Amino acid sequence: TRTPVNVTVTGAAGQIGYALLFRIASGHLLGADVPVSLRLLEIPQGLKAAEGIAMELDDCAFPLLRGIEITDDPNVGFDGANVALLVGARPRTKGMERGDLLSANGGIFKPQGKAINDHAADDIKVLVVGNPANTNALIAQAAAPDVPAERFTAMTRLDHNRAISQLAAKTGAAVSDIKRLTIWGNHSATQYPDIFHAEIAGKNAAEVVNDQAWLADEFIPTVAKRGAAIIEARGASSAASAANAAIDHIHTWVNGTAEGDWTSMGIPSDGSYGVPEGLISSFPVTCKDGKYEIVQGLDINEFSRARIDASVQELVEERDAVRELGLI
Ligand code: NAX
Repeated sequence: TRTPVNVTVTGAAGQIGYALLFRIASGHLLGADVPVSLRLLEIPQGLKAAEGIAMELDDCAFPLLRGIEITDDPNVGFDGANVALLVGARPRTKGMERGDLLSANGGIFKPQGKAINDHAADDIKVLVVGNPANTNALIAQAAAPDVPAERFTAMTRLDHNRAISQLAAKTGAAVSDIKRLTIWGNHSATQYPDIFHAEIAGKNAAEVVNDQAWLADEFIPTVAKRGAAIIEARGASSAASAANAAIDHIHTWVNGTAEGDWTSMGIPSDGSYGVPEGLISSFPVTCKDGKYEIVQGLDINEFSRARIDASVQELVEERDAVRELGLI
């Protein structure tokens, strides 16, 4: 029998954690034949609730679940981790300046990055979900000099899935007919969902839509502000859809993209498409054999260029701010 894959989830007692853990344990993260061992990392105030979730996980009698460990010590939580989902973060509260938000999160992601550096398995793959996700991923990555930088990624898959869904609704296509959509830049309101290279049942999506006003005034803002719309409707931020996207992100990274398709991931830039090297920015990527590659050679029109540049500029500012704070 296979040795279980160690999956660490931070913020395990939060609402995304609750939607995520049962799907990991039932085999949706890595595959229906891959046993998993869970490490739940929480802050002391979250430990009791995490224990309650562990009880519920036990009560599911998942055949693939080989163990659950609960801790508030990152050195224990990441020990031997093969996959780490960094969900727990410090949310922005009223009156909080960006600098306060970045330093509060630096206090979380810097020590977690160090613990990953010192204790995780050699094949560790990290996904940062907690916001500001791209910059939190940068902080963790900078604190883990012994781990290849490309193992640190940030989640833009929820934005990607939201964009596919909006495009399907507009065109009447099935979501499964939509391929090659791209989210560029930051997981924030500046993100750019790009349909110019997307395909709908093999036809160019921008040509099928053929409606520049819809693209600029409806599609892009609807995708970028979807998180706020969910909060407005549900009275709480996206949880099940965020957990689903985290599952998709890791599943695709490990098991690959379909032939002829790609996905969106926040990854350390190699300078492609004019994105400064080292910034954790979202790109179109293909995945194979547990590795990803940026899709090269896409023609970027003026409309797209301006939007990619604006989002990347925001990432540059966030990077400069955390550099100033001594977090990277
Ligand atoms: P919750 O507030 O429900 O849960 C967060 C949990 O993290 C809490 O249980 C808390 O105790 C724990 N936590 C805090 N600091 C910790 C630390 N240092 N170590 C371990 N655990 C810690 O938030 P939830 O709704 O689950 O959202 C989690 C994060 O995901 C937030 O930062 C949120 O902004 C972010 N999101 C990111 C998305 C993306 O697409 N990248 C979309 C959804 C979501 O908004």
